[in-house]
Amino acid sequence: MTPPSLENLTTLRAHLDAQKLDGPPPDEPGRDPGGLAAVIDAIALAGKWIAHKIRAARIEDVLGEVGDVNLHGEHQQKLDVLSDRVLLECLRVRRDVAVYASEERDEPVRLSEGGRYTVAVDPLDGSSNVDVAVSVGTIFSVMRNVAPDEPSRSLLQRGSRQVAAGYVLYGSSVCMMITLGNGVDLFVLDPDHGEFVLVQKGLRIPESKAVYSINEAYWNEFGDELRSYLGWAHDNGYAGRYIGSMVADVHRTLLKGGVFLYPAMRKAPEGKLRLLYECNPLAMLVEQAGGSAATGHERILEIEPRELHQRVPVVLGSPAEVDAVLRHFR
Ligand code: AHM
Ligand code: MG
Repeated sequence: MTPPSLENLTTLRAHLDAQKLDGPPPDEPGRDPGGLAAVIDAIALAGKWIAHKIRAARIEDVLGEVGDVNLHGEHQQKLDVLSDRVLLECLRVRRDVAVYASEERDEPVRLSEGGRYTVAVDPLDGSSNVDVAVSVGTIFSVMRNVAPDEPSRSLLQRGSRQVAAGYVLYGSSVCMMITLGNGVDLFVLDPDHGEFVLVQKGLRIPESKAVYSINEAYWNEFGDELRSYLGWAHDNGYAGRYIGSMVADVHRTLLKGGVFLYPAMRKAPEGKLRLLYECNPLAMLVEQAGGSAATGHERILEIEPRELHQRVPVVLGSPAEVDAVLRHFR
């Protein structure tokens, strides 16, 4: 990759404008111009705000639990709640967002009447890692609102219908990985100027890399197929890497290659990760970068969602590495 020259830096907004997505010219002076670019711009703005809060985590005493338990039975961290709220407020003022769904909310929130898009987010993936200063992120998925009378139904389209997907990763730098369905682009937040700038266009995942990323401590819960794959990987010199924030594990996998797995288990036959908020958007990114994403039996992006908070097993990453896993499932 050739690094961009300083004269050549492209901001996220300029990049989105250059794609001439679908925003109509503003017909009401003073109102948000609408369109997909404005939706992504709102998520980027929320990402900057969340990044700032995470940087100040201890200082602002935002760590620790609010005391609420979300519908998955997990304790919400304060930063989960804050991230969800800031995303909602940033998206609420964009005229084209019909409905907002979040891993942290039982029900979607209806926003602009007639909005052309729906947005589903995991506001702060891996949030239990915040209090040990490990990378976390915001994952998002954008669909066309195909059911204007009942926009919540539009959220339940299969992942192959996403018009945009991505994440903001709050790591040692703040990165934004985006796909609009024509490849994957990587932006990094320039802390001096508060702008996301394009650092890699058309990012491709390595074809193969002998690295697997799984919580192997669940071995006793794994099925025979997965144990067989792991045995094969042990015999073939694989390395293990597992951060415990899916968004960070997938970011490393996109850049360096390998395979990420959160499988079906005896105690959790659907796995843990959510189709709409985590697996669909990350699967779209990985496929758009030339990788693969499956449950073990089918392509993630082909699953017809039954419900908002559905979980699915996931295997994603370099195409040769996903194939190596799936060979043991056949
Ligand atoms: P979260 O959305 O509540 O943060 O949970 C999802 C996270 C993923 O980021 C990560 O891959 C996984 O949980 C780790 O789970 P485990 O501790 O079971 O390995
Ligand atoms: Mg998550």
